[in-house]
Amino acid sequence: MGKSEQIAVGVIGTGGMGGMHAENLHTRVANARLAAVSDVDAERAGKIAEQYGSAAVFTDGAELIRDENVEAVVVASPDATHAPLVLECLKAEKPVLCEKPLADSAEAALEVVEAEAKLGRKLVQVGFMRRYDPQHVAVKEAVESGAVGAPVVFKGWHRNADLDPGIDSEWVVINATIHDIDSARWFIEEEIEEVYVRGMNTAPKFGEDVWDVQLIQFSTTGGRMGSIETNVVAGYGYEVGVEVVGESGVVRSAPPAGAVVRRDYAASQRIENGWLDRFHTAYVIEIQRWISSLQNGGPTGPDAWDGYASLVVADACIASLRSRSPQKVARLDVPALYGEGVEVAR
Ligand code: ISE
Repeated sequence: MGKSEQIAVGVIGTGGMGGMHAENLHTRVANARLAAVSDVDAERAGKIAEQYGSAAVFTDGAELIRDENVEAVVVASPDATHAPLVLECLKAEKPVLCEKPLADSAEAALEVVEAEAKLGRKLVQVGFMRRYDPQHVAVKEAVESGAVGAPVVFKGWHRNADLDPGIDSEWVVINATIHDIDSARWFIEEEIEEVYVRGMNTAPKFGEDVWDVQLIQFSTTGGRMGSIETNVVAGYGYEVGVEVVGESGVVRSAPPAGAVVRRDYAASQRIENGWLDRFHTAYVIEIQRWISSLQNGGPTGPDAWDGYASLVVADACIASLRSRSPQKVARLDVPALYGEGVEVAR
């Protein structure tokens, strides 16, 4: 793809995430245009197409991928459709930015990794947008500067204000905690080796055996430790943060920039209501960098291996929450295409 041309992007799925990506492509991203959208709900797709340019409308994602006018694809449809659509992109040899999780199981993600490794070049990027979030990047840079020595403990917290009923404990791991698993791998730069998940039900609306609050303790291949708290009904707002305890200090993410209001003998700061709000900047940077990378040889962000490795850890978490015991994470052989697996610099 030449450097000055506008890359024609097709977006599959026009719900909250797909709509946001379509809007960013149309209004905020240089050197790209929204060429096509697809959704099983043709009316919804039509509205997004009309709102953000004059994109072609499809109801079948695979057809959009095969369309000769589409050069690159964003997959933002339901989780179970991710892997099959990414495999179609590999077949058509088109770059794809796939929302997390890469698949709805590690087994399905492995098929993607194997297909890409067979092709011999990277075409897949996974939407772990926190790696582009200024607050997360600042922590990463501080850790990498060596300011606090080597990382010893990782702590992550991930709280949704509320979610609708219809989820189960496994979904919390695969759809929500998957982000924190990726963060842990990215910050510690080691693979997670063992996990132990504890949980509680605090909201009967999900069903009494559903753990809406989960606490994961883990250790890594180099003997480092960590914890991840995921709470899908925190009530007070949407909050994600990380802390890396190093050998000689601690780095903690700052709250996103916002004014501190002092009144009535109290100081307060707004808290975001959801991920589209909290990670607005990260999503714009993510897709802009993705487009630029396509003009310069290929994607450089979190890859199919990161998508797969995070799901292997998620599998161990699910085994742990079911067995209520610590579980080892399967050891993996990294195909040569993915270097050492856990990427050091992006
Ligand atoms: C949602 O699907 C996301 O991807 C958000 O980033 C995450 O914070 C939320 O918990 C998930 O449900």
